Amino acid sequence: MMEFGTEPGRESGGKPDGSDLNIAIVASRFNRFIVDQLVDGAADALKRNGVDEDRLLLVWVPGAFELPLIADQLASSGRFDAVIALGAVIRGGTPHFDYVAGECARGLNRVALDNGLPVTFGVLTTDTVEQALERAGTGEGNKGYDVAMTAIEMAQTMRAVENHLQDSGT
Ligand code: INI
Repeated sequence: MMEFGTEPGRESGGKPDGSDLNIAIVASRFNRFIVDQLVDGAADALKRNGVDEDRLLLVWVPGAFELPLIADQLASSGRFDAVIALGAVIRGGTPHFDYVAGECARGLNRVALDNGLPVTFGVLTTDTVEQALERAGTGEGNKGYDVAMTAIEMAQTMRAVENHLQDSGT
């Protein structure tokens, strides 16, 4: 039985490998002091796993609500193997929290399915600034870092499955 995705990067020799991936990050400026840390975390994960600076694009949008539109533009361009969306929606200061967070999540998932491309959800949705900061720390306590790792894994898995389907003619 063929099996894919049992552990990150297994199909390409056992570890995540971003060395031949083109990756786009779309990040929202709202609560920028937090989102900057998510961007740093994502960039750190990509760099540690071989993604070349020249293959990385970062686009800023005003708020999380705007993430899906640019994510779709990037995903449909055919130039990227994955799109990473980063933002911070905080309930404390957001009467329309549910709309912004909900539409953002729904929109990003639609972009992934419509384009057949990994779009990872690095948008913090928390009650307080403190909770958001806890998830935007250094290393693996950073949601940006985590979703960048997911982007690499999903891009590799999609490639592996695609190659398998082509080779096996199924
Ligand atoms: N956008 C965010 O990214 N985070 C928030 O917490 C937030 N709040 O608090 O409202 C927020 N609002 C802006 C929204 O994303 C859009 O930019 C705006 O509604 C214009 O479309």
